Amino acid sequence: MSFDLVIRGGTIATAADVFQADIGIRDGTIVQIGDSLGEAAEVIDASNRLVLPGGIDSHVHLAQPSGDGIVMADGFESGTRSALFGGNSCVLPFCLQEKGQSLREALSAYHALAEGNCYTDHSFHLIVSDPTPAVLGQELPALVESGYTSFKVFMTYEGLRLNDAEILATMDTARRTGALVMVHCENEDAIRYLIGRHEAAGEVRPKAHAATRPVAVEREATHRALSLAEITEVPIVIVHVSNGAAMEEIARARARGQKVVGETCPQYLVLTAKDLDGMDWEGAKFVCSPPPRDEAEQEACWRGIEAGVFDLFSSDHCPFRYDDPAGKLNPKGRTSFRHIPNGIPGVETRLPILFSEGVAKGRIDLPRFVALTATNHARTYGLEKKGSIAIGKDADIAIWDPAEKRTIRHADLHDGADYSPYEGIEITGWPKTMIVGGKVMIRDGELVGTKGAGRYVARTRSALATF
Ligand code: DUC
Ligand code: ZN
Ligand code: ZN
Repeated sequence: MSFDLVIRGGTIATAADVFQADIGIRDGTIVQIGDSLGEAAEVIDASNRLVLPGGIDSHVHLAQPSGDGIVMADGFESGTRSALFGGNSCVLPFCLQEKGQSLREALSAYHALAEGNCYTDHSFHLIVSDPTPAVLGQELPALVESGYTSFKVFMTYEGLRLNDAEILATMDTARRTGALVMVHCENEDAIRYLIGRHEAAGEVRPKAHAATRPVAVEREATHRALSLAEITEVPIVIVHVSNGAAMEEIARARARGQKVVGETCPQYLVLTAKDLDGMDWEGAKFVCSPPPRDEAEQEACWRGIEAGVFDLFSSDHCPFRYDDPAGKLNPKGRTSFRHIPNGIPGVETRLPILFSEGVAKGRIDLPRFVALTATNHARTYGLEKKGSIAIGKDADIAIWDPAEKRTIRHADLHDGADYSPYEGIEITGWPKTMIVGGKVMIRDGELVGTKGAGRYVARTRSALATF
């Protein structure tokens, strides 16, 4: 048997095992795993390297309209290039339905932006902001059928939040169609009350952002989202969980027998609200929701990662430039934290941070790393041919140097923002060679693939929605 590409002599990790073998690839697919595989057009020597499934980042925002003259720092080209350099072969950005817009209209705009511009494979979640009878009755069911099998609802943000009746109706559509609902859990009315109190006291700087979105705001909404999902009998994903109390809500729902997946992100493991101390307006660089908490909540999130309450580790890459009138310091953003766009970049640093803080420091093993960063994303979101190294899977592979030492510097990253919230963090382990669909895209740190090589992937239903 001859191959297009053989990866020779590496240590392969899947969500189940770690073993030595060669991988044979033909026509973009893994076709053989074994010893001393034969003839190949190209051979990559992976000795002293880890050979892992390409990362799947199932929570990123690219080119998302953000209102009021705000422009996201990454479109599909820079966002997927950055994702690729960070060890990812597939990303799932959100397609935002604006009020009054049909989902199909929103989708064709996103597809037009993505087409021909991506370095990684990609698929879209839908954000439902206007759940009209037509959207819930006709559009969504047809879109689920054609491969858009997950949608996100927000419990916060003017213009985005759904009330409980709307969430119930949207969840009911998920129940009828076998889709998966992702929920942003923060109580908007409680946030507005706290914003009013802080602004009245003259506290308008970024530091006040976290104080207006305390743990109770997230915990209450998490409990409510889980209750609404229990009532409608749908599986859900609680995204970007920042603390132990919200995590315990998930653990309790699971103990009751609910199908719920918890997601956490790097900002809740390595950042805290204290990072804004003394930063004045530069604290805008850390404004995201839910906000990073304190060391005790970081530890709680680590426990959730170790114990399996969290199945997904995503970046929530939501990049805005800092020093830019279309970014964090937009004219209104300079008057109050309330107008600073929420979100931070991180698609390129997600995997190195978890590898370094988790695997290299002995908190999690390699199979758990692979599960949290690739396999569980594929299973949760219906990416049937992705997320593992196995015969028949897409040849989406990241070859890591587990010993490489680096300090995160934004100057070395490839996104469109002008800073990294993780600047200065010391890392052990970095992805060096990236293969997407059998094509070598990065070889030993050098970009060799072209944009447009990344393809759109229609998804099947979530494993949670089908068993
Ligand atoms: N929610 C996200 O998922 N990303 C960034 C901002 C937000 O509120
Ligand atoms: Zn969110
Ligand atoms: Zn997000």
